[in-house]
Amino acid sequence: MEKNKQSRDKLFATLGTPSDFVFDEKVASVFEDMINRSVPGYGTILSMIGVLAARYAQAGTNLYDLGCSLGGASYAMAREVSADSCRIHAIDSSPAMIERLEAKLASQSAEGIEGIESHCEDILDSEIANASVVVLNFTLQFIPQQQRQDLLKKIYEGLNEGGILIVSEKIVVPDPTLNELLIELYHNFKENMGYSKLEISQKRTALENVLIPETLEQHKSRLTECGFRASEVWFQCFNFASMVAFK
Ligand code: GEK
Repeated sequence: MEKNKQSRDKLFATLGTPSDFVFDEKVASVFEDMINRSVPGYGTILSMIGVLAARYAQAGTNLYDLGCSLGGASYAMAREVSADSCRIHAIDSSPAMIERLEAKLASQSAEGIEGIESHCEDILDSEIANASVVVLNFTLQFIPQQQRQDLLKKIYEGLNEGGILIVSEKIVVPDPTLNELLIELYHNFKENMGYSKLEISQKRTALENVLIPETLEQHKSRLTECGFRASEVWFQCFNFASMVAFK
């Protein structure tokens, strides 16, 4: 299997009974195409993670990309951060994702991307220490709700003073009419990106028990409870948002 090859996402193109979504080899092999066509603003969010990381990275600290998939946010940070002696830890529990990330890192080390270390582990077990930037780019939504608080608390404790956490999520909004509107606009976006109505509806079913979105209010109050002194949304398109929280 060619680990550097990415294909077009047709995983839900034929009618079937979708089972719960998992981050296996099939998903890893189409991931870049899938996320670019499924998350409005994904490219912008990655670029801005690089910009934020460049601003807040402290010399001699750790930068974490939790639920890194193929390392999009790690690469953005590696390209932009100029603080001395930072280590970027790209962590994911999917062996298929980490194998592909490692193949990519091996083939690109010659192009000057250095300082990214990959780890195949559950982020609930990861040690976060001496951190200046932590990224949860569309990962928290896959963590069981009752474990989100402990994870954010651990991140807060592992961050140095002046450090930041970036959290990007699919969200719900409290008003049902507005929520429906955002979902409709999002489905229009996916159709414009080349997904059929069948693909959109089968993927939605597959994610139903796996991706649990929350409101911005829930996110912000949890961040406050965990100790973050302030948090704000810096990007939103339809029902996708990214927040930054400050220690
Ligand atoms: C990006 N951040 O391209 N421990 C470790 N990894 C996990 C866990 C866990 N408990 N749960 C889920 N994951 C990336 C995109 S994708 C988002 C993140 C999406 C991993 C999972 O294996 C997958 O790779 C990632 O979180 C979510 O910027 O596909 O919508």
